[in-house]
Amino acid sequence: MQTVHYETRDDVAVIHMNRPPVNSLGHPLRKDLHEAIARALADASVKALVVTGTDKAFSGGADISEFGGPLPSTEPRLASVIEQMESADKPIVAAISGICLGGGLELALGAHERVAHVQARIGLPEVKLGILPGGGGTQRLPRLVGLKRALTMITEGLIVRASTLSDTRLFAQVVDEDIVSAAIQTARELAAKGAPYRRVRDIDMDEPNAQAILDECRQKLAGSKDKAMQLAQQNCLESVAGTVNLPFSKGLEQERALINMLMESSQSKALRHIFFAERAVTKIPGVAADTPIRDISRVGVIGAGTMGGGIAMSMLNAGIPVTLVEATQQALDRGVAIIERNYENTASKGRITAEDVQKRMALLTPSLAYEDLSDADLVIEAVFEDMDVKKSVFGKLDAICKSGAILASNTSYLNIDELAATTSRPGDVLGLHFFSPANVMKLLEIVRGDKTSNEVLTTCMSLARRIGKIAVVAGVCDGFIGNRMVARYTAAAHGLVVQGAAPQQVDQALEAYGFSMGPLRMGDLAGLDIGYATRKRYKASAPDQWYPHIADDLVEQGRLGQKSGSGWYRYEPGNRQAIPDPQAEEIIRQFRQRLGVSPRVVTDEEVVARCVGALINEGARILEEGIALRPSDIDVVYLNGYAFPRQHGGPMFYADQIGLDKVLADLQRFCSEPGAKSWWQPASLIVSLVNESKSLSQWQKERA
Ligand code: T1G
Repeated sequence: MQTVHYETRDDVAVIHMNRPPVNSLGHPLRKDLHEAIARALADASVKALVVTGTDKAFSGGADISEFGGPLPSTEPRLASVIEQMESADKPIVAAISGICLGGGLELALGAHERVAHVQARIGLPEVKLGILPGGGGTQRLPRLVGLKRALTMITEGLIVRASTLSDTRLFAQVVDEDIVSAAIQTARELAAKGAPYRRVRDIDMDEPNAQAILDECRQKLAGSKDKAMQLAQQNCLESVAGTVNLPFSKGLEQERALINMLMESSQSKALRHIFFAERAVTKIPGVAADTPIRDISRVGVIGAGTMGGGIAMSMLNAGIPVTLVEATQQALDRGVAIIERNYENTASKGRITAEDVQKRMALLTPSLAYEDLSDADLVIEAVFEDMDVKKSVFGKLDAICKSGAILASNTSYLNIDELAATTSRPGDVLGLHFFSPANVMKLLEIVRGDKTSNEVLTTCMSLARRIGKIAVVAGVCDGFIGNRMVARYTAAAHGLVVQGAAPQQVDQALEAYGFSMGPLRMGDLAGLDIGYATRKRYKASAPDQWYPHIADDLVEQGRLGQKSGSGWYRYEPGNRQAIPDPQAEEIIRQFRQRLGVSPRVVTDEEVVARCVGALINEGARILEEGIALRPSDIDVVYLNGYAFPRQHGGPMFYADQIGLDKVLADLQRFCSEPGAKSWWQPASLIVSLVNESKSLSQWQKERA
């Protein structure tokens, strides 16, 4: 398929890039573009050239799917096309609308001038993929927008509106009209002036405070907490520094060497995996991409507590009217007041305006009557986590809601099929499992019941995108994907304490691995009574699988975590700092004694191997059972709902990186220990993949 359309308008050749969906500069487009430019340069009747994309996309950059090692070397490379433009003996103007990112912007920097639409989105976001602009962007952009601004844009991967750059030399014009016509005008003006045409590379860097600017940026990056991007950020800085320390050609050479090094880094491989994983989740096998989507113009939320209020805010933030229903006026007033206070806090930080607050509150209709939900297109219940309570809610909704309304539960573990069976419309029932705070957390587990229709599924996937969530489809089981995995992760952490590790050793080892907070500190923060109640529920439903938990002893001695001033650690009043506590150590010692466990030395490596290994093993079981569609979906859940360190790409990607054979060896060792819990048994998927010398990503590709 031709990826370039060539036309001439009198004496100007206009070359339109057209490689859906974002004009990514893969080899086909680079080749066609190179040929089209050569054709225009060879045509004596052509006095100037304009290169443009579509309204939506000038170009989304290099084709990330081509990455696997060093930058693609199949000629024409991007650098070759840029040099072809830069050295042309006829003026070339880039006409930019829509997105102009990464290699797309670098292509435009090879032109002699650029014209952009005010709404065009401009940036060099390569750092977010763990690399750096490798098409000359670190050398050319500073020459047009200045060192400090370029450093910020490149090291933070900022994407900004073209209008915010109209005070720089990046664009000859920033227009709110037909950019091709404006570009043709600019091209003709350049042609009239005659050769030679200014090349960006020839612009001198006039930066008297360059070293101070570089040092300030270096210090800022040194304090960065984003371990996933830190290596790339530091190298972005060094590459940009080449604009003041090196001749242009040497700066380009350094840039190329640095990007090729970064391409091989584990951080970049992880971030590129995440990029595609977070897009793959929208593809549901067996559900046609053109499945109809129902209109969601009004949403009902039942329950104005923490979850219900957050869910309502998610909808209001997207401009979707919400009817919020509670059982009592007091609960309703409290819920509405909390929503309004949250918005006012956000406005006080300047993130939204007072007008935004008013608009969003105007979309909120408080109510005490289910009857007010009769016109809702979707109703989400966030009532008490009890099956009988929820069944009663669904029964009422089924009687009141209009035909075609979708009925969803925010339950974090209850059986959606059971709830669906209480209605006359099981096809319209599913789970929408938001994560607290629901108006902040990006993850949404869409729990698909046996009878959930494809239309309802795609409607909710579309709604998720509309409210800025990353939705992952999960099957029905206790804990769906994330909570089922975190239960194993937490149990592994507790098990390590029983075997001899101090709470702070477990937390510190996992924080060194990259978690922002270890599982025991996290437990103290969330409240140990939550896990306690869950285990009590399990004990009632499956007494044979119950076993004594060390955390239960803490709770039964009133140590609920931060909320009670002590848990695994102790806390000074008003201070969240976790302080190792001899009283907790005594409780742990007595627990070990009661179980007849002699404490042993535990290494930090074992802490990581057990806790992350437990995640990988449970994730493999979730795949075997079809609860998750792909290993990369599990990564998306755990990255966006449980703060798995992005530099490791997710538990399943990490398993492939260290090798499933190592994961299996660890699991076999853990499950062979005396008294080992049954869930340490290696998942059969891991065993079979190791036997076949396959990775999880290969398994995923085979099933795509
Ligand atoms: N390469 C390949 N595919 C891409 C792509 C890219 N650069 N950008 C998007 N896609 C695919 C994406 O996978 C999805 O595919 C579809 O397009 C729609 O994307 C030398 C080395 C451009 C802002 O980092 O930020 O240039 O799932 O769902 O929300 O210096 O995509 O439909 O099959 O995200 O409208 C630098 C990455 C590359 C930009 C559009 N560029 N992309 O967002 O749609 S490295 C980037 C984005 C580089 C040079 C270096 C966003 C977007 P599918 P989408 P969207």
